[in-house]
Amino acid sequence: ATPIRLREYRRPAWTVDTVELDVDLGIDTTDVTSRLVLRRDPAQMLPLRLDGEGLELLAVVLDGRALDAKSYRHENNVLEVDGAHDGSVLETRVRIRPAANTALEGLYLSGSRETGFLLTQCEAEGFRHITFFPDRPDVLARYTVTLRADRARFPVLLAGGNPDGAGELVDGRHWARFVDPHPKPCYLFALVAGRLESIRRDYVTADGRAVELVMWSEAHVIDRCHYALDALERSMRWDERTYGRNYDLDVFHVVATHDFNMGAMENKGLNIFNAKYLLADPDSSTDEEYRAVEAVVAHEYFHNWSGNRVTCRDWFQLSLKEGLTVFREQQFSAEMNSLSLKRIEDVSLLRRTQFPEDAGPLAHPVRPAEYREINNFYTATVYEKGSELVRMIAGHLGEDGFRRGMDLYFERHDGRAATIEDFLAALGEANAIDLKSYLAWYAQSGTPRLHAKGEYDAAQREYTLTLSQQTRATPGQPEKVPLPIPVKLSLFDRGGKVLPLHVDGEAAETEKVLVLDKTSQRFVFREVDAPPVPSLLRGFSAPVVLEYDYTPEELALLLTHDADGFNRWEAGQQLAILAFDALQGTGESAACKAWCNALTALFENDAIDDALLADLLTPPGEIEFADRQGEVDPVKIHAQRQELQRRLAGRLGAPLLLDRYRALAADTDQKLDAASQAKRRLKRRVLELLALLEADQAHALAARQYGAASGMTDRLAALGVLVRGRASQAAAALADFRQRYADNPLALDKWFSVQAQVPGEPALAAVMALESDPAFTLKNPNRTRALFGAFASTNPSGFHRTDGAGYRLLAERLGQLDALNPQIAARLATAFNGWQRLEPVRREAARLALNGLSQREDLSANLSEIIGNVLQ
Ligand code: BAL
Ligand code: ZN
Repeated sequence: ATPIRLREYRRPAWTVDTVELDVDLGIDTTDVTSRLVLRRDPAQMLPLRLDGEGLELLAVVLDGRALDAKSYRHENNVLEVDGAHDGSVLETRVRIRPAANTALEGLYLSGSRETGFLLTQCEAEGFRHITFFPDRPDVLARYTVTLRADRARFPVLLAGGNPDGAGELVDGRHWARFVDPHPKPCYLFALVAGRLESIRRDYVTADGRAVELVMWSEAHVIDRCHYALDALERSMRWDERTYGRNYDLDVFHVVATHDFNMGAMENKGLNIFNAKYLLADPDSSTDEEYRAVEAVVAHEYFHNWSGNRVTCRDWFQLSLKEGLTVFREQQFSAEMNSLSLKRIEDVSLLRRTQFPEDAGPLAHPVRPAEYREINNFYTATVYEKGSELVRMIAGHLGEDGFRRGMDLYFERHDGRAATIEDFLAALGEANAIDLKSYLAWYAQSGTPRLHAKGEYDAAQREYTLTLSQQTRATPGQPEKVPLPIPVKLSLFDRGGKVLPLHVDGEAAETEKVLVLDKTSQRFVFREVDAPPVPSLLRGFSAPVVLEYDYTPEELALLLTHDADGFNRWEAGQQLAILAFDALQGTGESAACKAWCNALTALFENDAIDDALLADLLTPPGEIEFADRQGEVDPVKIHAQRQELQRRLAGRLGAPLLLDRYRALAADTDQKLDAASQAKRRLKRRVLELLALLEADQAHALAARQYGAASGMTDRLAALGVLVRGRASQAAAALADFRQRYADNPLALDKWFSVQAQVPGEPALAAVMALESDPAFTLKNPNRTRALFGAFASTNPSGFHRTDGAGYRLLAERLGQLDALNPQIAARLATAFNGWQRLEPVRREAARLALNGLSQREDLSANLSEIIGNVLQ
């Protein structure tokens, strides 16, 4: 396929004022009648062309006249109709086949033919699988949707918008109508039909609208929707309070499904969620999953303004809604939970997923310049890096300034499709600041390296910080420009006291933001009595890799004294990296000693929060270590990281770890408050460290914890320690888990994942055995991700075998999966990203597997784009 390019954007030649859809629902066949009132752009006299894929065309009627086949052409997924003019009404009738739809885009069946329900997924280009339409986000229309179906089989009928009547039909059938007063792009269309249960809550918005909030799921799990309903209410209040945004329909429906390609979808008035991000109860969900439910519920709700009321002009602007909405969710979650912990979690995610993307063959700008298959661009770069860009801009404008800018953005573009330029213009104009320089961040791929160097002049009592930046070439972008990089910093004296910052004529503060917007710049601080220790990039003020030649003592000082919780953790991470690198040498390095000593002191200090301590005790992950190396040997990295942790555990010592574990284990309640969650997090970390030191003892404790656990957090933590440690007790615990959760797909997914994550050699055999479990199916995205995603993307030492068997297995399954669900196959294939940086034996094995896959003739556009890019 030829690429679609941003610079070739043209306004739509035809738009649609109103859409009337009449959907006659059935599992095998569904008939869709659409009535479009058309608008023609007088500046472009182009024929009427509508997108449509996999549609059986039954009739075309233009302005009341049935057209014969000479008046329209239906080829290559386009319907071209002759004779339409401005104001014409086009009716089409098509037949589609939900039960045969395994790609899960458009209308499909979730669950079995007997008990499952029908639902839709239209973002990005699913609507063209339902009816003929100009399927692009800059065509906004008002929708009236009438659903008809057998009442016994489909008692619940839902579509986006406000309910507008329902009634009986002959032969046990019924109908329901929904009218959405807000113009929307077709990717926000949704319908759901089937046997579903609900819980409801009345809500009144800050501006006085009565709204009914409704959560829907299959009946036997409806009790697991209460947490999400609470989270929804918190999100709505937060958006009113923080951004002055009110909800704008009379109903807000949310539906859970186990068959979903994405995490969730923000369809107007009818959000559809992957059950993984909606259902929660202590017996089947971990604390982390509770936080994920809250975050995703908030994210989808926030889209109602950042995405739905103001949408994207084209898919290149995807980050306009996604980066912004991730940022809004991050602000919300930080406020609901903990600022530092949320920042640590988000930056860890960025480093684990986005940095490797930016460093490899799949690197692309936050606003890509071209794509072949838009579904491949729902990436960590568009989402997570996109959010970091909004964060930098918000930081630049300050809290009030950002709010002023957002108010203008929403007001100016309400009901319209906007661009990233529009966003920057609104934020800038509301504050009389030109933000155009940030556009380069949206256009340039690759993670900038920020190099910092400090020089102290004792005679002048001056400290000079030289900052410089460099971004390596990425595919298609050999040359890079300097970007505006906000560097938040403080200076500490050698006793760990924060210093006032004296910069030319400015009032002394203890924290400051320097903006580096050239290749290199110098910043001078005066009245500095001794060489300071800089705390740089506080709160991770820009998505860059910081290079500063810290000594272990300086990092230990920041780890102990920095008041910025994020930078304190970051100092520990950097110190762990120094200690990791020094493991190559003989004896214990100064870095390892400093890391272990500082953490032991913090461990013994009661004042530190349990959850932060758990994070401090965790070195960077294997993927982050690999990201820093030229020739990657994942097995060696795994062994070295284990050794690093063993040294830490050894310094802490078994008695201290045991005492702490016992103290934490004494508290067995499953409360969800921050302190209880923090205890469980630390308990898990302490047990993991103990397992590296005294395996038998730790496994006995883990087996006991598994048996006694009253919630999933403790149960899964114990199971993980047993399985990863290949403990003799693992088999019994796994058998118990399998049986206990036989009817709970989300819990069972964890059973698959934990085994696929066993490090090293045994992982492959485990994965192959799990494939023959009767509960395994490639047809379910969550199950596929639970097994193959966990293996290929989160278990480097298991997946990257020197014999290449991991690569061959994945390549083979990708071929099979691609025939069922191209979106999921393409996503899973990104596990091969970075193969060129593997050491030569693995690299060759990966190349062979990828080449074999690329030569298959039947690959989807989705998978072939990823494989082609990865191989380039
Ligand atoms: N819009 C796709 C799912 C999400 O990011 O909310
Ligand atoms: Zn989103």
